[in-house]
Amino acid sequence: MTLQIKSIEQYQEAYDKSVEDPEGFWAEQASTFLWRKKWHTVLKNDFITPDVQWFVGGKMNITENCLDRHIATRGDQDAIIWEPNEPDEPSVHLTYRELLAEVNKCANALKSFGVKKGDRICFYMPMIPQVAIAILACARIGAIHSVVFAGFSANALAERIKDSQCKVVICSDYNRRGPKNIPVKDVVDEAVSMGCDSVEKVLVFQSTGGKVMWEPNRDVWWHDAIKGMSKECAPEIMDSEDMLFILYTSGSTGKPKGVVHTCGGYMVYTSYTFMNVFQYQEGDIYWCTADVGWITGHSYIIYGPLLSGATTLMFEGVPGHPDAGRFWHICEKHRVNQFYTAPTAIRALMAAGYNAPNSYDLSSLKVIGSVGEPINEEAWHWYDEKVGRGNAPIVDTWWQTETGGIMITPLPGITDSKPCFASYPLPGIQPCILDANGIELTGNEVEGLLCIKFPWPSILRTTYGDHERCRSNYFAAFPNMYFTGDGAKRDTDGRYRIIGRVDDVINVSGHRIGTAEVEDAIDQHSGVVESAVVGYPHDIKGQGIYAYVKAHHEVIDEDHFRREILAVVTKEIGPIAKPDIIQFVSQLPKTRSGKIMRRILRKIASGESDSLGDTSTLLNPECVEELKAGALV
Ligand code: 7RM
Repeated sequence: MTLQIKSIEQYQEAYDKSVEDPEGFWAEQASTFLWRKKWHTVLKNDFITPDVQWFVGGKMNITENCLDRHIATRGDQDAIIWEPNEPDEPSVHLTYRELLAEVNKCANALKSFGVKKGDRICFYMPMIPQVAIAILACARIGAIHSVVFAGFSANALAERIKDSQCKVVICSDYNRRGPKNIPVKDVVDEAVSMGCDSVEKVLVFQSTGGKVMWEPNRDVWWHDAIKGMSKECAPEIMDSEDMLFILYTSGSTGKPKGVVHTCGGYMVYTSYTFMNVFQYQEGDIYWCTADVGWITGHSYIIYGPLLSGATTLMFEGVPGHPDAGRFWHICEKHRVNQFYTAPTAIRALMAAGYNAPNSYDLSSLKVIGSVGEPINEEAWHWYDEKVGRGNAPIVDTWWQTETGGIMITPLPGITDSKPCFASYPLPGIQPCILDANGIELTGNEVEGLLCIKFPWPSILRTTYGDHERCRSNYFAAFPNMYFTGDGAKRDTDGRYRIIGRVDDVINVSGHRIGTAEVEDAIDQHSGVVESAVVGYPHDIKGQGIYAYVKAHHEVIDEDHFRREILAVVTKEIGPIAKPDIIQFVSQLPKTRSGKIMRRILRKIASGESDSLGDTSTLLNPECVEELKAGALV
């Protein structure tokens, strides 16, 4: 059985052991899984190159651990409960036995396309059970999944398909999201036509039955592909360090990078964290509202829960459809025990239906979680009182795509929950705070850069096709440390509070967006000379996107130009990257070496024009007055 910590003493004991003897600690966790061959070395620890490997020499298949292993004990228990977009449509229940059969059929269909171990498969899917089935089907046969959030544009999708040379794209015909019905197959067609020569097949699940274009040599309906396929498919036996998936995420520079996770360590860590952070008990119904296009969906809708034999609920729709009570309605309907969502959803629901939770029976909730961005105090208290009703502790979980699983979090009922604090590291995690010179700030009541001192099993292994980028991004800033890109504080009791990104990444509604990406997109408009993008505080989204744009000619119709810029960004990246505010400027503040001085732009966008500090070192200090006068906050 996976270690499930039940008391503060046990937490302390596990934590101490994990620091004194990390290999022993993790070997114990790993031994609860089904391995076809045991590892010969627990950890290869090279944090410089970096070259981190866990459970080296071990052989396994993650789906055997998610599915086959549970059949004897819980074959007839629900593995997935699916709640459709429309509340009056019936929900779908898939038992572990049924899920295994569906995964195997899909795996056999992929094999019939010639998909082999190591091939990359791209996903552009709505939140339907088939996305979980197909992800697990890939893992079953050793193919590497690369899920792209279905809100990204055709350009963004094409970029990701090309970067990892995907052989198959799996999508639906349409994607229902609240009142919208989005033609996603069209987006895939457009993307593939942009030079995605690696794509041999497009597998299309008929989700709505709407009309789609068809490329007979390339496109295959899901229902045709699985017709007659066997319900048996022997799992491909994988090395612990074989790639499991790629997930693209934004950084401070350049194009999104493909974060790589491997089989063994990711398996051990996602299950361990799921069991402890949510204190999952036999028979509980667990619901995470994330989209499977993000890491939270991978680790805490699919892998963590299924590895732990849990019942995981999947919701197709959006929080506000048909009204701001939908989440609470679903919690009541399915008697949800653990509920995991994002601060942006909490704030939006608080604004749209402050008292809406009162109308529902939420007494089943035992733990409520938050992830993706800092949760502000007001939202924390509302969540605690209206949703948790004082009975369900909040777990404010800090982690990243790159960490694979939750790193810093309260343990519900075991360590206390304090508003705005992610609190304490899980056993196995050794965070520290450094100053800008890389000196560790020991003791409590310190603030600085958040780093992790020692590897954990689900740390990213590389960035796909570009190991140097992985090294320079995460391992070069401070020797022998993983640098998170976040700033953090430690309080008098050693609790961590995450402040937010210290690099040029904006966190919009819990989604990471690189300022450089948005600038590149805006600059595609022929009327734009250059642009600078910064984040600013936004009531619902956490951070909004503020763009300063320098145009070639005087802008006569500002609103018209703004609409065109928004259209370009939507085309290049997707609607989630659209600036909330666009300010036209005649010049951007530059240093003498020609760099845009973002510090000034950030201050102005945050309404702090009065505290710009020293601007005399600028090449063009005269621009500051114009920037301030034209500010749109
Ligand atoms: C899981 C996820 C990672 C970035 C991270 C932080 C921010 C995430 C919290 C948080 C404050 C939290 N992966 N972040 N969780 N900030 N409190 N509980 O979100 O790769 O998409 O984003 O999100 O800045 O670096 S992610």
